[in-house]
This record gives sequence, C-alpha cells and structure tokens, in this order.
Amino acid sequence: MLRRSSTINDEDQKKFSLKKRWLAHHHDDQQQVNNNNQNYILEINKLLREYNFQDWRTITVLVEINSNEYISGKIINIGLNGCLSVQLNQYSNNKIIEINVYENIFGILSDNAPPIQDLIEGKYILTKNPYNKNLYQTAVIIEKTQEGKFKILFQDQYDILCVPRQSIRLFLPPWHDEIPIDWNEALYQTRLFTVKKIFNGFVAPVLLITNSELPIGVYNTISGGDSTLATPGTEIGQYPANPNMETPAQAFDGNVNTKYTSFGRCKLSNCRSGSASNNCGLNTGLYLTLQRGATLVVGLQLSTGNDYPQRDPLMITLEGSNQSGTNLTLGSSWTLIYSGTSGLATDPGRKKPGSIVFFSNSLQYTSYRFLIAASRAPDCSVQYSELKLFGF
Ligand SMILES: [Ca+2]
Repeated sequence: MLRRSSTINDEDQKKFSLKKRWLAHHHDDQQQVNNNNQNYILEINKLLREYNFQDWRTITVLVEINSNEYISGKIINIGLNGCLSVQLNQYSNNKIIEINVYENIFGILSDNAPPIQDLIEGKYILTKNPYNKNLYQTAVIIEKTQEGKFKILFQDQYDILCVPRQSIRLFLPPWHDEIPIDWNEALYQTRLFTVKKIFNGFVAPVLLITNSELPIGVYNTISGGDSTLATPGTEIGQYPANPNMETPAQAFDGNVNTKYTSFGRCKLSNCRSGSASNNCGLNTGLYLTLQRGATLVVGLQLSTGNDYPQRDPLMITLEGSNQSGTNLTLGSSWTLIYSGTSGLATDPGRKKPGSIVFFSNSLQYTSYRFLIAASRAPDCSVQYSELKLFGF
C-alpha cells in the first residue's frame, strides 16, 4: 500500500514493533468489545441490510485503503450483500477498491467538511495529509485555536499540525442520516484508536489497557496516602454492583454506556434524598496493574457518565508503583506522576470523551493509581464512563 519508505532502519524497526504491539492489543480489545456488545452490532447489521444503497452511485466519497488511511474516489457500482466499488481519483489507471459495508461500516465515508460544532477536543477524525491532498489519515483533535483552526495529532506521525475545518472529515458514512443508529457509539464500539506523540525521541503512545486488568476501587485516599479499599454496595465507601454494575471495571470496558460511580463519604440514600451538599466522591478512585507489564504512561483521557455533570472529575492525580500485592495499598509505594486538570473542564456532554491530557513522565511503572481531587460540583458521588491511559 502507501508505505512511505522502503528502507527499514533502527528507528523504523522500533516503530514497526510498537505498531505490531498495538495491533496485538487492538485485536484483543476488539474481540472483547464485540463480545460485550453483540446485540448492538447485530442491530446495526440488521439496519444496514435493510438499507437500499442504490442511489449512491456516482457520489464522491472517501474509501479506506489501508488501516486508518482513506482516499477520495467515486462509487461506481452497488453490488449485492453490501459490496460497493469505489474508483479512486488519484490513479490514472482507474484503480478500484471494493468495500463490503456490512462488514466494514466505516469503510466508506462522506467527503464533506463537518460543521464546526462537531469538532471538539478529543474527537477522532480524518485529516488531509499535507503532502498528498487525496489522502486522509486518522487523527485526534488536540485543541481548537482562537483563530478557529484545529491542532491535530496524526495517529502515525510525530508533529502536531494546525489545520482548517476544510481539511477535516468525520467518521460518518454518506448514508448516516438515513440509517437510525448512534454512529458515534458504533465507531467507539467497532474501532479503537491510538495516538502517537514524540517523547524522549521515541514514538508513542499507544492505548495501554487490554480490558483484562482488574482495577481495584479505593476511597478516603489521597495522593501519597494509604489506600482504603472500596467495596460493592450502596453504603459509605462503596460502588453500585447490584442491580446496576457501576464498578471500577466498568471504566475500562470500552463502552461509554457503563460507568464507575464512587460514593466515597456518602451512600446511595444521600443521592436519593438530595441531602449531599459536600463533595462526597472526592478522594476516591482506583488502582490497577497493567497486563502488559512495566509501561511509561504519558497521557490519559476520561469520558463522562450518562448523567449528573456535577459528578464529572475535574482535578485528578495519577501515581505509579513497581511494587505488588498488598504493598500497593501503602501510600509509600506510590510516586506522583501527574496532578492537575482532567480534560473535562469544558463539559463535552454526557457519555463523551474529554481532552487527552499529556504529561511528562520518564519512569516506567507496572501499576497506576488514579484519584479524584475535585469534581464539577458538589454531589453524593463522582463518576466516569471510561479512563484510558496512553504511553508505551
Ligand atoms: Ca465504561
């Protein structure tokens, strides 16, 4: 496909093995996500199979030619069973790509510049390659500038670019308006993204969580202090587990419809009576040991829960440890890596990702502890639907 270089030096080799490692995680994650959301995927399949694509012939679109690379072309044939043929604009020999949209629902995308209100920090998009105007690549919006442009980070490049809205495309097929599914949710459930950033000369980071970590909830715990373990239930220091599963694992299942809720100093009855006037969910969180072993974490991203914006974490800490077992309950085992904003200062809406927060860290750790130091407003708990760690 479109490899940029045919020679492989050490640096390339390093990138290649990072990519391979990411692909392995990606595969595991995707299996898991699909298993967890089988009904939703089946529902999407059913709606796609009922849709008549015939009117889309001759429409200009973006078609996937490589993992997370798209190129512009024109739909020239609508076959049976979801097979669409797209003729690429770039090649004089009329190269044709076949995409089965039943199997790859984001294989063909609309080639229109998106409305500015859809372009929020942390959103995964496609951005025009600066050296090949026909090629679009996966990127993430890092920041919206005061001039109305967008700082973006390509998935497999090093530099942050500033681009206009016209260079951006969304992960939305041309027919998204006519098929009634939540396309953002479908994207989230069928694809996982990573971003890379230059760090100490290396190319990083990748998404670190494999979905098989066993996060342990804590409360009454501050950075540097000993952990008090949280337990399932609806009382002080607990998190709901029956009938609502709002446990620490729900923050790592790749699904924004599930969340981790911590009552901290409150209990469920305080939520129901509305009597909680203090920040009960503060000093709660979790720690976990990464399946992939010692890892350099350089960024994180939180997604909001389905309701109660006041419960969104606003100030957080992240600590690392190379100890294990019950030693991880000791404050002395943890080293502070980051203390600051959560990426949710501007409310992205419910069940939405905040900005990715990057920080300096030069040490690898096998375990990480994440704690909430402030929430958007006082409430009986704090909650978040996803916590992603990035690094390498
Ligand atoms: Ca979740």
